[in-house]
Amino acid sequence: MPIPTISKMMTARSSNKIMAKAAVVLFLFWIIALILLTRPLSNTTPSDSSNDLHSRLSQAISELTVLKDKNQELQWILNNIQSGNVKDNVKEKLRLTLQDSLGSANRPTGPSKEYEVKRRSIFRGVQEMWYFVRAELKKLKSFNQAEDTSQLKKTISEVLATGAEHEMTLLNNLDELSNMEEHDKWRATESQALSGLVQKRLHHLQNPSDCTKARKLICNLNKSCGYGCQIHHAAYCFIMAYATKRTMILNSKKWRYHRGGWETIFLPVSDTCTDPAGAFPQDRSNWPGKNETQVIELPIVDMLSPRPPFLPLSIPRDLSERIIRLHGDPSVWWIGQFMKYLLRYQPETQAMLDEAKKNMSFQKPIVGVHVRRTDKVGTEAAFHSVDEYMVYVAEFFNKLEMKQNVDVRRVYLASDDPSVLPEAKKKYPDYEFLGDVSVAKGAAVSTRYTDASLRGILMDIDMLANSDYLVCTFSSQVCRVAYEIMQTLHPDASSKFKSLDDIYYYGGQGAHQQVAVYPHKITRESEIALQVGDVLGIAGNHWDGYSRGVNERTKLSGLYPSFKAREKYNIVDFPPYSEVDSS
Ligand SMILES: Nc1nc2c(ncn2[C@@H]2O[C@H](COP(=O)(O)OP(=O)(O)O)[C@@H](O)[C@H]2O)c(=O)[nH]1
Ligand SMILES: [Mg+2]
Repeated sequence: MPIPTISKMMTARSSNKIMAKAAVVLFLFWIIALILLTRPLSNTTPSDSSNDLHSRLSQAISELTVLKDKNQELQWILNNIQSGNVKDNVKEKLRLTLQDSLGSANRPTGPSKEYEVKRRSIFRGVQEMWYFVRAELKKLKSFNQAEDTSQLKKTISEVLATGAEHEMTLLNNLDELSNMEEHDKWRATESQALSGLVQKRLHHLQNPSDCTKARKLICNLNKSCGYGCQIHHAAYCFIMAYATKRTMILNSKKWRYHRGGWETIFLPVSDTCTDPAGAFPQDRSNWPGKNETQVIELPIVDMLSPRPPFLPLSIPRDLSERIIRLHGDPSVWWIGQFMKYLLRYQPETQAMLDEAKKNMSFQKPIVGVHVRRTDKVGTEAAFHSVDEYMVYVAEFFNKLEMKQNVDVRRVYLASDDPSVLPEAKKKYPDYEFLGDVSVAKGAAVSTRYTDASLRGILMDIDMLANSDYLVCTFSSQVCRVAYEIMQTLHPDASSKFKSLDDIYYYGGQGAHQQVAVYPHKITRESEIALQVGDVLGIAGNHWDGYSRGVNERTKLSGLYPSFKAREKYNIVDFPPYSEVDSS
């Protein structure tokens, strides 16, 4: 409520009015004081601890002291008004006092004691971690050459182990902090509402009232690549359809992963409109066509020209504030929504997956590990040993065990290399590995494009997405699809992964940029300098505190400390869907 200015109040006649107001405020203070004083006593039961009673009484007394001061101020103002002596300083005092009294009614309640205590403990934790690292590094610096290198190694191992404990505790504390004060409930509700809104728009888009007149975008599911790549192709088509307000017609006849087509595995993308034909055969064009062209055929993203602004990693302006508030990686959340609609299983597919989960006793807590080998290694990605993945699996469980008992360290292991599962089981007897060697065998390049192999990859991706944490290589589309689906199962699962190589990307995406939030002076040869506000084209994160990229201002390319930059979101105007939102 706006506070009326004092000049208006005074010129609007009435010292009488003011007196009445002041009297009301005084009366209210008196009532509040009475309530505060009597409440602790009247509510006290014999079982109340005397400590509690004492603290409530002290609180009441301190509040009463404040009221008493206010009372005196008001008395002083009243006396001045009654003596007809309303000077500027009295007016100002009255204004401040009334403002204060009115404002206190709307004052925010503030964080809870638990929240404040937790926040301070995280602050202290960060300090302690640095004190520890600094002190240990200084000790190491003063080691002289003559000293035993085995002692040096021992000290370093201790620093690594204790440092990890610091980190795990801090992260656990942050998790707890983020769930306090019902913030987790808010996230769940908001995530449901936001996703519901997008799914409703997609349903509307895909089910036009008259299919013969609907504007259509034809997507051919014939990209000659693996399953993850084809799912990404379909999702790219769907995003293009949404952005052009065209119904997507998914042509999946003779799909390389199932001759029967998309609908043998997933629900059709439309209940009412699957006919690629338009009203007139000539009213058809390749991308981009015209806005009024009824049927447009879309090429694969690699051949797309011109390239519109709404390709991933862009997000829609009308929802951007909400998505950025909810999710740690807004573009993945957005892509996940298209996955959510596309990948609705047929009942038989769902039954097959449920059965597989049951037979395997798939249960949480569980880490999903994807080890991509065969044709990928040496061509599109480097080889990574099982040990490299297991470091992060162990980290996940170590962290979890700091806050709860973990009976079994369970891992779902997916791979296209059948030797990986037996190797992991042998090397890590303390872990329980779930997985199916015959699925990995079926994923061999020679048998990959078969119905049986499709069941295997469906199962692997589903289990990976349903795990609590993902360890994989983001260079693989299989893992990226699992990560995207994972986002649809939690309000924000953006940090539930560890990629051994790339950062997240979408094939054919527009520029992925960051923006410098702290300046950086070069300290090592491989680095680039930053000024606040510099736009950086990020090429990758080395997961060692440094990212690689190009500074668009200086055109120089190199490493910069990852913490000195943040994501630059590509927020784009997508068409509005207000008619759907309000229906
Ligand atoms: N079942 C199964 N198949 C896999 C696995 N990893 C790779 N494949 C097979 O290899 C294909 C690779 O697909 P693609 O989308 O090109 O992903 P990428 O090559 O890993 O980026 C998949 O579609 C599967 O057919 C796996 O862990 N499990
Ligand atoms: Mg591939």
